[in-house]
Amino acid sequence: MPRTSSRPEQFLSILRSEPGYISGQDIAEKVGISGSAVWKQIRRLREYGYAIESLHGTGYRLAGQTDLPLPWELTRMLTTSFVGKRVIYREVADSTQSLAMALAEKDQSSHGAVVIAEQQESGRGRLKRKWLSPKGGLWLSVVLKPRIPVSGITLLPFVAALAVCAAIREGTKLDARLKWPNDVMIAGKKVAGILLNVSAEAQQINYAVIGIGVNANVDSSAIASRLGSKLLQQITSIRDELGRDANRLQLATLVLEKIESCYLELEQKGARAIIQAWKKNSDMLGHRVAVMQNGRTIHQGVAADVNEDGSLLIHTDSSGDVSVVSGDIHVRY
Ligand code: BT5
Repeated sequence: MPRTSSRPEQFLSILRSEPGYISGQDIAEKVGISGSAVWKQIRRLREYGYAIESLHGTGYRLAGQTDLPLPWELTRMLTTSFVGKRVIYREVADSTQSLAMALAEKDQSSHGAVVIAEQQESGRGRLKRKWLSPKGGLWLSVVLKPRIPVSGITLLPFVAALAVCAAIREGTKLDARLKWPNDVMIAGKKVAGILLNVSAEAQQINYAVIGIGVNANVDSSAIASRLGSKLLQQITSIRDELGRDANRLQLATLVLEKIESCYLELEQKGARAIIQAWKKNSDMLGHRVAVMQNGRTIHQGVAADVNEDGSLLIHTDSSGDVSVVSGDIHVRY
């Protein structure tokens, strides 16, 4: 008896192997499903954004790709050795970060696993802040079981921010830049943020989960107005900058490939290489900054350098040189 459903990847590979039209009956036989299951699968794939043409009496033809970061598409596109070998995809999640942390806790072999959601209902920022995550963004978390010393943990967000910045630059040609500690900016406005959660003991990192939120095809003014109008000038999205939608599948592929290459660079070459690359992609050094903690300005001065542990060296106006380990920065360009 034919099955009533099939995996999309098998179905798609049959459509892809046929340059012209292929009849519903041929598909049904190849996949081992019923005729009505073929029709259901075609409908489902169209909902996922694939353009599938149908010609009465002839069959179906794959005429266009989806641009959703679907797990089977990511697996097909990625040239990585461990990042994204396993992808968990949700239409809606509370937070990809909590799903990825639960996976890292229970599964020893989750190094490189990726959790991705179209929409998050309780997206998280740093310091228990909220991260608004409507449909159209790129919201994902990567599990790592790093083989680096515990002291290197502070560099993981730099690895991620660098990867996202490079992916946006390559994928969209927009002039993405890094802002300490790990924001990705376009034209001085935040387009992406990074969150790190770590489980570690004195000598060993059990796991790290890197959360990445990219305002890809979202309306940044709608996000800003939900957060408070003073953020209107501080937030942007790739769509708002490009004036059209970005291909999120291509962007997600680039982000994951660059996470892997930057992470391997950290493992093999150490902190200096990552910080050097980070500094090359940042335009904030040499500018006046205010350092904020808990909503208060704690230092003002010139951002002079980023140290190898990721802290920011500031020539302050009143307390000499200070290295800041955490906080938020306002930059005056
Ligand atoms: C961050 O925090 O920038 C880290 C964001 C990480 C989000 C990803 S999405 C996938 C994964 N799963 C999660 O649950 N989280 C991660 P922070 O620097 O603390 O910035 C948070 C602040 O940015 C908030 O207090 C808001 O003011 C603002 N904000 C909230 N949503 C935003 C958005 N979509 N775009 C820009 N700014 C936003």
